[in-house]
Amino acid sequence: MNGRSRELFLKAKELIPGGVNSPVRAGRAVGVDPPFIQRADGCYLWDADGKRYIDYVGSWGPMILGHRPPEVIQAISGALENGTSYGAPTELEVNLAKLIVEAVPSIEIVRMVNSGTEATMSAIRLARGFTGRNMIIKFDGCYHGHTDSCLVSAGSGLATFGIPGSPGVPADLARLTISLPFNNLEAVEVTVKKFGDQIAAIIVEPIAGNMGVVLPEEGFLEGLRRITRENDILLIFDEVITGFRVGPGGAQGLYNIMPDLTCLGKIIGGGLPVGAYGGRRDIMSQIAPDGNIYQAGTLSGNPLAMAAGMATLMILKNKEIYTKLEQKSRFLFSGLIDVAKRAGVDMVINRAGSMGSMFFGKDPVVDFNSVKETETSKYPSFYRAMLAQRVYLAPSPFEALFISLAHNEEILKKTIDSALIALKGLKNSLD
Ligand code: KE4
Repeated sequence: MNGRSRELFLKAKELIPGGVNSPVRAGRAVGVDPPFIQRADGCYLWDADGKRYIDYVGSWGPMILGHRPPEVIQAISGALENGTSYGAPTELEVNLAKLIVEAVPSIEIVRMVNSGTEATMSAIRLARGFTGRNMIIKFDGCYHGHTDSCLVSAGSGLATFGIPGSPGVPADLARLTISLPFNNLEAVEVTVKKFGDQIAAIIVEPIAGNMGVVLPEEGFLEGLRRITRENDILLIFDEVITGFRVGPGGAQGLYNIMPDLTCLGKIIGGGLPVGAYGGRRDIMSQIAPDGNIYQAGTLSGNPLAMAAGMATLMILKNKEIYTKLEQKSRFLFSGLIDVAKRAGVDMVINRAGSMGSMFFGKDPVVDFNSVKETETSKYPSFYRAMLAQRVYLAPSPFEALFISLAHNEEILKKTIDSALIALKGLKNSLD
C-alpha cells in the first residue's frame, strides 16, 4: 500500500499497537499493509487514496444490508437528536430486546452488552454460576472473542485440559477449558464421561466462521444437545456471526436446535458496538440485579446502537431478503468454483447462506485440522491479486466472506471475473 494509507499506517504504528485496533486488520497474514478506509456505501469501500473496493468483509459480518442503508442512517440520526448516551433504561432497549426475543427461538430474555466478547464472557460466567461447575468445552478453530477462558488451545491429547492460547491467560484458568475437534461427537462423549459433573457448558459456533466457514455435520448439533441435556450441562450457541446472518432465527432456527443460552453481536448492532446474550428465563434471571451473578456495562443498551440495531432487524423481518441473499451467495460461490476449475486450481467452498469460504485443496473441510491441511499458503497471493483488482476480501484464510443485499449481479460477476484472473496468476506462479 502506498500514498495516504501508507502515511497513515506509519503514523498509526507510532500510536496504536501494530497500527490497528484489532490484530487481523494489520494484514500480516497476507503480507499487505492495510488500506485505510475513509468511507463506505452499499457494497463499496473507499480508501484514503480514493480507491474503491468491492467489500466482502462487511465489517466482519454486521453489514448484511450493505453500508449506510438509508433506514439505519435515519434511525441513528433520529436517536442522535436526543443525545448519545444516558446510562439509564430507554424504550429503545425494550424495542430491540423484543425484536431479538421474537426472532431467536431459544431466547426468552436478553441482556445487551457492547461486543461479542462481552456476550460470550458473560454467558460463560452465567453458566458457571448457574451450574456451580467450572469447566467448559469449546472446539478447535472456533473463536468466541478474546475472553480468557476462550483463548485456550487444545491440550496434548483428546479430552485433556486446555493450555493458554495467549500469554496472560493463567494456566490455572486455561485448564478449566477443554478444546475438542469440531464435528467430533465421540470426543465430546469421552470428555463428558471423564469430566461430566464438572462441566458447566459447551460453547460452540453452530456454523463455524473463524477457521473459515465449517458446517456442522449431520447429527453434530443434535448430539451436543442430547449430551448436554443428559448431563445437566448448558449448551451455549455463539451466534455472534450466524445470528440474523444465516436466517431470521440464526443457525438455531436453521437446524431447529434450542440451546440454553445464545450469544449475539455484529448484525444486531447495525454496525454500531453491540453484543447480547440471552436464553432460558430460569438461567437469565440469575443475572444481577435479579440474581447475584454480576455483569454490567456503562454503554450497554446505548441508544444510538439500539436504534441502528432496531432499524436493521426491522428490515430483516422481511424473509424475502434471505431468499435474495441465498441467490446472490449461490451465484457467487458457484461462479468461484467454476473459475477455479477453468484456472486449474483445486478449490473447496463451504457456505451457509450469505457467508462462505474458499479453501485451496480437494478434500472436504470439516474441522480445524482439515482446514490446516488445505493449501493456506496460496491464500496471500490470491488475496493480493484480488485486492489489486479492487476486491476486498478478509486478510486471512481463516475468516468468512460476507455477501450483502447491496451486492448486485453485475458486481458479483465482476468479482468472479477478477477471481479468474487471480487464480490464473496463481496457477502460472505455481507451474
Ligand atoms: P467481538 O468482541 O469482536 O465483537 O466478537 C467476538 C466474537 C465472538 N464470537 C464469534 C463467533 C466471532 O466471530 C467474534 C468476532 N469475530 C471476529 C472475526 N471473525 C471479529 C474481527 C476481529 O477480531 O477484528
